[in-house]
Amino acid sequence: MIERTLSIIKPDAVERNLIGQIINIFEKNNIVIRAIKRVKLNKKDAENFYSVHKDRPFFNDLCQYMSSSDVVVMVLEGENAVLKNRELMGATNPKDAAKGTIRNLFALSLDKNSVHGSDSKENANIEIKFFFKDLAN
Ligand code: IDP
Ligand code: MG
Repeated sequence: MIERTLSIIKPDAVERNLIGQIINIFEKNNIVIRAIKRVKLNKKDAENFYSVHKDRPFFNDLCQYMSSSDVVVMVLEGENAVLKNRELMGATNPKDAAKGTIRNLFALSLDKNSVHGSDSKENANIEIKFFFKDLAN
């Protein structure tokens, strides 16, 4: 089924000029970049976006980091895009990420792990609406 998901290229990857290389991985895997913008989140934006993690010990550091410099937010579209994006991203901790995944290739650490991706279709809709009002599934 053709579906949409939200991807974010995090500050560590934007700062290292990896936007094109990451998008290339999506496009080579038949994912279409349906919408894209480069934005600087403020701390409140990051806290709202990551509110599901508000009780986790790393919440403050995560929101601080995600609002530290520009990110690139994208709506990805394609066959099973939610799951496919998660596969292309690799595991949260780059030490565990499968070879050839985005996090295996580019991530610096557990927190500076280069990309965010929605983890379910339900959350994809919530996250897409956060940045691109009209594009949810
Ligand atoms: P995900 O990005 O693979 O979906 P989540 O568990 O949703 O992983 O966590 C969101 C983000 O929070 C991760 O991408 C990572 O940057 C950060 N994070 C997750 N677990 C930890 C941790 O134990 N310490 C510090 N940062 C973490
Ligand atoms: Mg997650």
